[in-house]
Amino acid sequence: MIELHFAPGACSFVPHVALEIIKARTGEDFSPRLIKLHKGEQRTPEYLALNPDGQVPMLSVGGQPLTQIVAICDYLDRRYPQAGLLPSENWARAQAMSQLAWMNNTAHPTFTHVFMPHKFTDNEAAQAELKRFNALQFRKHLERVQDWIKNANPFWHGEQPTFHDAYAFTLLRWGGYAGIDPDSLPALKAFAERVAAAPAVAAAIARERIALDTYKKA
Ligand SMILES: N[C@@H](CCC(=O)N[C@@H](CS)C(=O)NCC(=O)O)C(=O)O
Repeated sequence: MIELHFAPGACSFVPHVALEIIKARTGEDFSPRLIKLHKGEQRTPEYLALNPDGQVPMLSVGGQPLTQIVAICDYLDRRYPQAGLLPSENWARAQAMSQLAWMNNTAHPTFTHVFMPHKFTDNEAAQAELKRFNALQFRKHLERVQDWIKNANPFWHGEQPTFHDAYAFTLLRWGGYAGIDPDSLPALKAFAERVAAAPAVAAAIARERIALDTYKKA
């Protein structure tokens, strides 16, 4: 059985949702393995032996690790084509991968600069500046995602949510920690609420015990 190493509210939510969709569509179950990032469980020698980056998500397939969201999503889609996680037509699939890669390699690391600036500099004044500047950038990234979902009907790729929907939910949720009020992105907020209500997503949310709105109103 596939194992998913995940942390509540982290980017591992993306494959977490996908594995719930796969379970619903194919009956194939997975084994969730909670990694408590705040307790440093991603840095134990056992975990680092499997993923030297000390991060989630990590899939374990027959005891072999697979890391990096884009690779994990590609693997799950190819292994379970009947789950319909990505469009099957070549060009549409490439466009979907392009958007997924952008969320993973552009929007996501921008947020990391806000949430974990100490990863990029040990200078405290520089950390404060990284947070300020990247929070502004991150808002622009959320606006791009909001633009992408304007034709979602009801989800990014149609009838069922997939990787993109889960990533959009996660990025908007993270926005609250960057001081971005989800009410200031009403279309994206309405979309994320719709995504959250889908049964596979709701199951992942319940296991992670998270809520969409993390924004602290003044
Ligand atoms: N490029 C990686 C990013 C993974 C990542 O940033 N994971 C974060 C959670 S969202 C993490 O595990 N952080 C813990 C740490 O760095 O200590 C991927 O696509 O999987």
